[in-house]
Amino acid sequence: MSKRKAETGNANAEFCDFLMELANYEKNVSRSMHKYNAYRKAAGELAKHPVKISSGAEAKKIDGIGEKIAQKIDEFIKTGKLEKLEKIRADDTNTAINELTKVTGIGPAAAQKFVAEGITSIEELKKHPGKLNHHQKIGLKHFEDFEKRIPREEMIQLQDFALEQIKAVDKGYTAKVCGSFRRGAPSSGDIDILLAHPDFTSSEKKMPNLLHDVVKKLESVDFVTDTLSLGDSKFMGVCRLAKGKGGSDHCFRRIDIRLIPYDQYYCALLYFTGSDVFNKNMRQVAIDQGFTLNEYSLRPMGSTGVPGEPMPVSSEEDIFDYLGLDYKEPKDRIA
Ligand code: DCP
Ligand code: MG
Ligand code: MN
Repeated sequence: MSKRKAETGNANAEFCDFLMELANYEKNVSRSMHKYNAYRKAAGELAKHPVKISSGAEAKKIDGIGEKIAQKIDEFIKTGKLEKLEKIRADDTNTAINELTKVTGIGPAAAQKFVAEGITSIEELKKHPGKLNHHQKIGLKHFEDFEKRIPREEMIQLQDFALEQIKAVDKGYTAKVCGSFRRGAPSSGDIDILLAHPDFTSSEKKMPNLLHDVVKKLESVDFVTDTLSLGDSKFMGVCRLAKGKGGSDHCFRRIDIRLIPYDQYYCALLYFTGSDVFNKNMRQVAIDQGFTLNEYSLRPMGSTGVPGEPMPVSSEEDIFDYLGLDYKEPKDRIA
C-alpha cells in the first residue's frame, strides 16, 4: 500500500494530489475556474474509484477524465512526476501566489497584487500590516493554526460545546455540524454549523438577530474569538476550545455559521454537507432532469425557462427521489 493510500484511504491519492495541485494553479494563478473545476472533478471521481488506476486508458473510462488528464496519468505512472507541474513549481511568481492565497481573505486577485508590489511570502506580508484588511489580518495572525487540520476528536468537542451554547440561547434552535465532519472525514478544515429556528421561514422577513444572538453568546463564553464577516444569515469567524485538562492551549479554528429558513432546512443541509464537487454534480443532474437545485430549494424548470414553485421537501432523501437518484449517505458524497 502506498503511503498516501494509507493516510487517506484513497487508492488513487497520488493522482488526486497532482490533480489538486494543478487545480489550485488554475484557480489561483491562471484564474481559469473552468480548468479548476475540471481538475477537481477528475480528482473527485478518482478518489471514489476503489482500486488504483494502472493506465491513462483505464482512467479515461471514468466519468470526468478525458484525453489530457489520461496523458498526465500515463506520464506520472511512467516517470513519477509531471513536466507541467515541475515548470509551475519552478516559477517563483506561482509559488508566491500559491503561498499568499493560503491566508484566509487573500484570493487570487489580492495575491497577485501583493506579488506585483514585491510581497512574495507570509513573512513579507507580516511586515506590511497596513496593506491588509480586517479579514486578512486575522487570517495572517492565525495562519499557522489555520493550516492545521482539525482532528475528528476535536471536531466532536467543538460540536458539543457550540451546540450546547446555542441551545442555551433558545431551545427552539436546530443546529447541525455539516461540511466534511458530517461526511465522516477523519479531519476537517473548519467547523460548519447550519442553524435554523421555527420562528424564521422563507415567507417571513429576515431575522438576523437569530444569528447575531448566537454569535454574541459564543463570544461571551470566549469560544468565538474573532469575526471575519457577519451578515444577516452568514457568520465567518474564529473559535477556540478552552484549555484542556493539562492546561495546554487548543488551536484557533475557523468557524462558519449559516442561518437558514426553517422550511429550507433539507436543501441547505444537502448543500452545506457537500462535498463541493458532489454539489456541482448533483446540480447538473437536477438540470438534466428538468429541475434547478440550490441551497434553498429544488424547483421544476418550466418550458419558458422560469423556475416553478419549490418542490415539497421534508428530508434529504426526498431530493434524491425527485431526481431519480439512489440515496447517498453523507460519507459517500465525494463527487
Ligand atoms: N460548498 C459548496 N461550494 C463551495 C463551497 C462550499 O458547495 N464553493 C458547500 C459544500 C461544502 C460546504 O459548503 O462541503 C462547507 O464548505 P467548506 O469549505 O467548509 O468545505 P468542507 O467542510 O467540505 O471541507 P473542509 O474540511 O476543508 O472544511
Ligand atoms: Mg468545512
Ligand atoms: Mn466552511
